[in-house]
Amino acid sequence: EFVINLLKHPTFLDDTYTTKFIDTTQGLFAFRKRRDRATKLLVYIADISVNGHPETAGRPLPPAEARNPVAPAAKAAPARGTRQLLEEQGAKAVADWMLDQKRLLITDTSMRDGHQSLLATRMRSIDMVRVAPTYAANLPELFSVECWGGATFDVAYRFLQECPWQRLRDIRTRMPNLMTQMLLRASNGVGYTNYPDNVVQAFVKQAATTGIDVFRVFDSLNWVENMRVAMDAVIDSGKICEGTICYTGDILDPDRAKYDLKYYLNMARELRDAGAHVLGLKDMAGLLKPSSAGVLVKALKEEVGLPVHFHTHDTGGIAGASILAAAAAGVDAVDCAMDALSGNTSQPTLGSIVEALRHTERDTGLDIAAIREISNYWEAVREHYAAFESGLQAPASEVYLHEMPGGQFTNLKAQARSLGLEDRWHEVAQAYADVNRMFGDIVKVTPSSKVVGDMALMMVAQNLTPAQVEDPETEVSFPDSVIDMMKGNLGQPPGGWPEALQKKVLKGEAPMLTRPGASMAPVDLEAVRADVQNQLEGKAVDDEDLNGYLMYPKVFLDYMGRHRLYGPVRTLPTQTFFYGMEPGQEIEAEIDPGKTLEIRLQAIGETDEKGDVKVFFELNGQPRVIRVPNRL
Ligand code: BTN
Ligand code: 3PY
Ligand code: ZN
Repeated sequence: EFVINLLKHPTFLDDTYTTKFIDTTQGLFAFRKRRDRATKLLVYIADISVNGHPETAGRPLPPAEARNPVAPAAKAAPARGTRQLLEEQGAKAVADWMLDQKRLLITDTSMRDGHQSLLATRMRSIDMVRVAPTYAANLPELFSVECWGGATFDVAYRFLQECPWQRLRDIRTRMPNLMTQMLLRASNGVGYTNYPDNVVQAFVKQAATTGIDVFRVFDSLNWVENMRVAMDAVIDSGKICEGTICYTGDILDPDRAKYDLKYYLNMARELRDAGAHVLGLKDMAGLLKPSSAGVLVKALKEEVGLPVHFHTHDTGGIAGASILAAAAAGVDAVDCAMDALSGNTSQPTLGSIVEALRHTERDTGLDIAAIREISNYWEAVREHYAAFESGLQAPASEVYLHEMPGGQFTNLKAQARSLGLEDRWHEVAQAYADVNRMFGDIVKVTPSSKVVGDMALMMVAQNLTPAQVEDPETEVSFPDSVIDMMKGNLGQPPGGWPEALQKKVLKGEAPMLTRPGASMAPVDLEAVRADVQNQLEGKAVDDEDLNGYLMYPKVFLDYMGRHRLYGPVRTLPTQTFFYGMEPGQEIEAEIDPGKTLEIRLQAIGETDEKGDVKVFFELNGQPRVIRVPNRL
């Protein structure tokens, strides 16, 4: 009788069951759902307080004096911004407006590329959502805020136990006057592989619905043919399509003739003809030198007539100069990161670009005091992510050797560390350059950059020379990602793959030369939804969840499984999420608008004979005891 009642209990039916449910729930039959989410959070906090968070174990701790980040006050109600222009007049009108501006338009990348490139993409939504109203109120002249896409999508589900769609919705509603911007890997969506066309289309549609205004669309081999499905989907959604060139090589170097000025102008024309509203110039590694930037921007502007939006990284230390050169050559918009999240592998320093252009023709019109305040906020936020700092001490001209994207650099370094190759980092950098040459000198950006990185790590780990890799007689077991790319599954690079190497990798199998999506059957979206619903024991799967699953099936299901146990952990302060609580500490968590839990950790008990620990809390003044296993 008890078991039957238990299984019929709403907690089981509405998918809010926790393993500690029976242990921790007083008055089982008077159970309410609201209380259950609180219990889940207590289970999470208890577990992390006892066992630590797996991601921060052994990593540097935040400084003892780390401040609780407080968002600067809004100075006024949000003034009209680019978002109103888009909503009222459409994407083409925004592009025309950009061309009419004398000032240099600025995109703030702090909430996407800034932390992707400096903090392994680990910034949590709460730290972004809190400051979004300040952006809206105090910096209404921003062109856009890049806050979504790239690696943030899967990291949210995978490592932060957060729904990326909810992040977007929360930022969107708090910045009603500013355009949100995302990075989209064209047919690779926000993943590492080519998706069927209808999956890409569904994803773009959902991103537009949930709140993206500007889509920066690129292809990891600069193959425009493979960008059309995504670009068309953006254009159909009524949002801004920033068709994007990925920059590599050096247009002024006669030895890198493959990527010369003509190559980029040709690609720019293709993107214009494909319907781009804005031309993106994405220098993901920070290779576009100041002198080349001036030449390229001027030529692109003259050739295609679209507004040009320049993105770069400061890995080599002179990207600020490239931005100023691009500004002098007439670039319409540039990307910067707020000071505290800028420099090195991230974007150039927003406040310093604003200062550099003040009292010139390209004066940005942004309020430098507001920038300083917001940067101070990010400074306080960043302290809590000490575990994810790369330890990179200085910019380095070595970037012109390896050409690694800023978003990959620290990641690859961490991968090298985990393989015991950290002290051979400069060999990895050299191998990365060697692999690029062997692959025929390709654009290296997600996902092609990951393939080059996989191959480089393998060569260093196995002490393989380029000569051995290229020698048809030497047996090499290539990484799966290399085989996949040489098969044509990421599309075609300019001029195709080097034939001899491709033959060796594919062992005679014929490569595909056509667009991968053209030969992929459409996914039956409703059948997938029904299947996922089934796997989640009847839980309703909405369009956002469905699109999350389509990008990352296993990552999404794992996320849902943990969500069932731990509840809305996104509402916990970052310090609590990564380190748990200390006895005597008190925190708040707003689990619904206006519904705030006050959580005080009273004491942590001894480990009992079963290996469990009792953690004593006060939840909104009421005592609660949670038992968790001691796994240390
Ligand atoms: C992960 O993906 O492993 C990190 C997310 C949280 C893991 C939870 S935290 C409480 C419990 N303790 C662990 O070691 N893992 C889970
Ligand atoms: C991404 O695709 O995540 C990138 O940042 C590429 O530069
Ligand atoms: Zn970037």
